[in-house]
Amino acid sequence: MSQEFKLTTVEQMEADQARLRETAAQVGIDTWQDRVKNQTPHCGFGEKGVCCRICAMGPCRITPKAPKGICGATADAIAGRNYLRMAAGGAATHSDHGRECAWKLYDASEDGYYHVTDASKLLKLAKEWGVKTDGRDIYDVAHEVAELAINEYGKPTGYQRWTERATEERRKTWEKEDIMPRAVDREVVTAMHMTHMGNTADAEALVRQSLRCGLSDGWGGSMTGTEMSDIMYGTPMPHDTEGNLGVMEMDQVNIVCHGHDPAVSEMIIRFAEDPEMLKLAKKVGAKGINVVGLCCTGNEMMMRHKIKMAGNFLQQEAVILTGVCDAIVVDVQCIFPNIGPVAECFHTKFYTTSPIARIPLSEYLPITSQNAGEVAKKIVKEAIENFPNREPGKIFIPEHKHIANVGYSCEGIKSRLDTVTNSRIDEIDTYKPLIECVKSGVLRGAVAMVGCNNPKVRPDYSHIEIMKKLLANDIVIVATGCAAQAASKAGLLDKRAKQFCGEGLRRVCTLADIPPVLHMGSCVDISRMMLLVTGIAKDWGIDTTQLPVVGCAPEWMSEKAVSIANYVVATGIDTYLGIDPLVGGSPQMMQLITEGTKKMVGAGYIINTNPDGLVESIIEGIEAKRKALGI
Ligand code: XCC
Ligand code: SF4
Repeated sequence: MSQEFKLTTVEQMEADQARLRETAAQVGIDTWQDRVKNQTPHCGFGEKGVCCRICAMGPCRITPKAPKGICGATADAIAGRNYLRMAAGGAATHSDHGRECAWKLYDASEDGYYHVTDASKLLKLAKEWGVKTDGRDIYDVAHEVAELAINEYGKPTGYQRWTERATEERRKTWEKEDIMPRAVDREVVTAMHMTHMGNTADAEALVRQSLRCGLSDGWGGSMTGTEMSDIMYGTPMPHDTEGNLGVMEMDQVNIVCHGHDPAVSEMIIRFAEDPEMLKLAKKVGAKGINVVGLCCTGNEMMMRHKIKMAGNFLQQEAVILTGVCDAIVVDVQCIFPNIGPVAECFHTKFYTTSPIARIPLSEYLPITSQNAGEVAKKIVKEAIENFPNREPGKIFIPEHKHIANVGYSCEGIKSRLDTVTNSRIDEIDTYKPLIECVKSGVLRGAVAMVGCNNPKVRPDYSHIEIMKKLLANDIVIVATGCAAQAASKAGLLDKRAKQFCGEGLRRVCTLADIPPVLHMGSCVDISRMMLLVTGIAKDWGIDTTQLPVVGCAPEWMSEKAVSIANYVVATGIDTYLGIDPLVGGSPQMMQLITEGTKKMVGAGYIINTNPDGLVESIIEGIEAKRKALGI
């Protein structure tokens, strides 16, 4: 069987997209590919980060003839402020998602819509935070933990309590560099204040606040999002599902969930399983109800359930262009406003559910802890009733899809590692088997592949080609976000993909029964990666900066990615970027983010917009870390 196994190529994926664009042309609607053409070339000032529109004396743009804005701000100040504002935007976004999750846990009850599913994770966290658990109702514990998590966002003094999980070395570094994160809201407000007209013009101070703001996300808001979601919806464990546009079903009601916060999709999943709904689906001539995911909501769904993933970021229009999307339900983040106009050309119903993401041409049904079930039921029902309205002349479902073995939370990874320990002589529940493989050189190291798709490079190509090259070099991959979905679409989350690995990694995959790319979840779940590297460093007895582990975001696009990159670097992990961070107009900023942060936190960015060059430098970086360790 393994001989027949073939990856789906980027060319094949592009051919699918091209065929779907024919439908777009037929119905007279534009897609992102058309808009990229209209927007190219991009504004050179914006690209270099030297356009300032922070006050109304401007906008000011830096050129050789005009090296200062009206207030005197230089390219370094302007690019630095723009960069910090991106980091703050990202930290705010992830963290507010996390806060919403905490509120759902605060509202959770036995007979409500949101429940405690992973009680042992809740109890562990309660113990960690000194919350009494003995003899208490699990929901009382949940509410107290949730309240503590919510209060972290605005506490007037002290640091993020999640940072206590970091290594001692990291905490000391953060304190020494004065970047230990305080409350999330405080760090975001400080960033906005610092970048207001007439405040910080010193690029180094702006970079420091970017690190701090990022840390309040990765070791604050995002970690809250991950932990609260695990407690409510279950901690992901390894299992099989499927990914890519081929998961859309001709003879079933297709409901697509898109966005990031699983609070909505969890309800849709639940009500799509309701016998009453299944009966209704049969009545309209459908064989069943197929709930599928897009972007990080898709990741959340596939990590915890057998739910299939329809696509990543740049497939959100394509999903509707298949002509079989009976409803698309969005929560927050990464949602193209063009979903409205595209859905209008089809029978597709488009629902927005959050006051944070209000989009024209959608039906707005705000979801709260109190009404979530009713709203989800209404959406599922309307999607079913919409099934007969499909227009046969507009239907094309690409055939490509792959099995995806997903669910690699830290707990999921440890559960696989436990299977290769000798239970009589080895400890279980540690990363030690993995560390042994890295020490012996069977594995050279690990890369965290994260981030979005970006048409500035060939979408998915960078992800997939870089991953293939790393695997061939015995470097194991952990992935989240749209990077993980790219792997899923290509077939790299299928266990049979081990055939594309070097001999060492292939052996590890066989022994531990894992795919070579481990799907760790959504973008907020990069907090899992922070705990993973922290756990490995602690079990190994070295600093995170010494690990042969790096981060890579070859196709990033969002402000959230800037926040992530900042906390990954601050955690001591070099980060390889395939897209320019929009500060090229300031040599000082370029120096600070590549070399400057190395002096502060022991890691920095390596930027290369050519994927072949990027992967070469990753391999060199990992080998250099090994050499320094003497392994
Ligand atoms: Fe994908 Fe998270 Fe990026 Fe959005 S931001 S494009 S990874 S869905 Ni995280
Ligand atoms: Fe121009 Fe300074 Fe105002 Fe920016 S803050 S727009 S550089 S005057």
